[in-house]
Amino acid sequence: MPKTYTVGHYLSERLGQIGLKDHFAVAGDFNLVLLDQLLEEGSTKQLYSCNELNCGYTAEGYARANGAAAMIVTFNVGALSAINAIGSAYAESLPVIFVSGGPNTNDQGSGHILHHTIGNSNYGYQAEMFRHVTCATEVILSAENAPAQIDNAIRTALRTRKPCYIEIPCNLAGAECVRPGPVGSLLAETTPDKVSLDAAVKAACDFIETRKNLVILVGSRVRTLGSLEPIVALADRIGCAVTVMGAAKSFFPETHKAFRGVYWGEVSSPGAQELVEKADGVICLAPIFNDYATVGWQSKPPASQALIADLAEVTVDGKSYAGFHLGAFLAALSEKAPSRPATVENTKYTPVAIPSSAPGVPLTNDEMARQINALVDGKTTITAETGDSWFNAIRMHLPEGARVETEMQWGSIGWSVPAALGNAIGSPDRQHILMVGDGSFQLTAQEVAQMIRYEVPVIVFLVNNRGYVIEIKIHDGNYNYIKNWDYAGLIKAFNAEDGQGLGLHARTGAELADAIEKAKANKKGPTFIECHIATEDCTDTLVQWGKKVAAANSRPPQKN
Ligand code: TPU
Repeated sequence: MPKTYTVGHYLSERLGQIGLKDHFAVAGDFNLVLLDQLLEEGSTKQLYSCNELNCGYTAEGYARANGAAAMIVTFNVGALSAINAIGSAYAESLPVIFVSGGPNTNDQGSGHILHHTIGNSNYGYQAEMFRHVTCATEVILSAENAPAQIDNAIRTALRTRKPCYIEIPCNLAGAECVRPGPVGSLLAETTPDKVSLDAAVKAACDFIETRKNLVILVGSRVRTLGSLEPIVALADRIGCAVTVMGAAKSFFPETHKAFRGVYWGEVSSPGAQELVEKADGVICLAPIFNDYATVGWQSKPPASQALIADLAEVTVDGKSYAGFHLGAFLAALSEKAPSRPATVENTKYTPVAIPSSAPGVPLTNDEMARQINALVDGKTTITAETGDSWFNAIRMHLPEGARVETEMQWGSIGWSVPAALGNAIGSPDRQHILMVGDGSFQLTAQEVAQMIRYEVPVIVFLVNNRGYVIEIKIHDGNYNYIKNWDYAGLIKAFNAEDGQGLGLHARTGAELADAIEKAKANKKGPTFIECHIATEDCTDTLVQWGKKVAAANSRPPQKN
């Protein structure tokens, strides 16, 4: 414990107090003293990324496993590279505490032109840009105010489940300030507005009482609850069928008797589309109905039939109620929902087996997905990148406890490599599988080197299908075909003299099976399996979905 406390120590102790074990960083001269302070105070371990975009995605992935994350980068050249990842954390509702070094306070308002800036002396534009993708933006300009500003940013991030922004001038990181007090108020939820909560629960009970065919539709933002128990409790209380949205794969136990698969319009699990679209009451838990999720605006439950329980608002029968969190609403509704005859027995879930192929023939997409699925146990997290990896992950059968992470709202390719790393660092007791296409991989490939550096045993399935197949299925053109790499061969370069990553090629089912066996035995670093798949070989669901999304994209402008 340091003898005197500084702004950097204050931040450091707070990060430990909110339950972080690590923070992620890229060094630069505006944050070096801050990094020293974090190391000195030592509540969290300092881990490094190859660049700031990757650093942001790593933090985003860590927050998925751990509830929150922190990252430290330098001014402008670092922060502006990271803004895409902070957009992701905002879109996906993940509290990433984003910290940027800032100019020396003596340079603020002095007219000086600093390096790493756009060449004028107004240094406020970075915070201004981040204001749009964070829930609280704190630019610290004195050590006295730093504790309140740091606390405000962290508290708001944890409560709203959104990223926050803290800028610490390079000459204040080591300036003396008070030591943090107890963490209580930072972690506490806001007290629910009881009147509004009661009214919402009453309206929801009326909705449940008056509908004959109810179904629960689980959306991706339920991740913020930190547990599936409140959803299971509600399903058990109401006794109705449960479907999950594509982005919410694994957010309801697939072994539960009420589970009826993925609802994704035309590309739903068998029976799930009929179940949701014929229901007269759909209880939607924290859904995001964007163009992709609605298969090009084809499949959003009509407002008259939907109860939408969002993170901070419940809408039912044309009225909205706010002032409480989803967790409080679910807890109250699970207690008070009227008892009604269980309808869950009226329908069945028939999982579709993933087809196999003979071991010696060229590897197919189906055979790859089948073998990956066989590897999944109750302690597995699959990180699935934008592309056919989404559709492959979605058709897998998950034992209880298995988890799938996607980034379907933000959908920034390259996300998954650093996000899988962050998730694996945040939950080291789990088996981590990454499914990523070659096109996406080319954006953030070098972060595999950090998996090697930190000996993180992620099993990476790189799909080498020679292009942007998801885009080919939406709208084809020359721009969808990429330079081929020897992806597995990169591991030798990343290993250099001391790394223990394993790079393997799989051209047949037998080679893939053999590579998976080697991956299971390799605990000292990632195993990278390059799966060679023909460009035209993808899931049927991607083809079907791609056509609908293309149609939605090409709607002509409406004439007045
Ligand atoms: O399975 P597959 O072949 O579709 O995956 P792959 O090879 O990773 O291709 C992904 C292609 C793709 C692009 C180029 N998906 N979305 N995009 C558009 C895009 C461009 N830049 C960013 C940062 N994010 C995007 N989603």
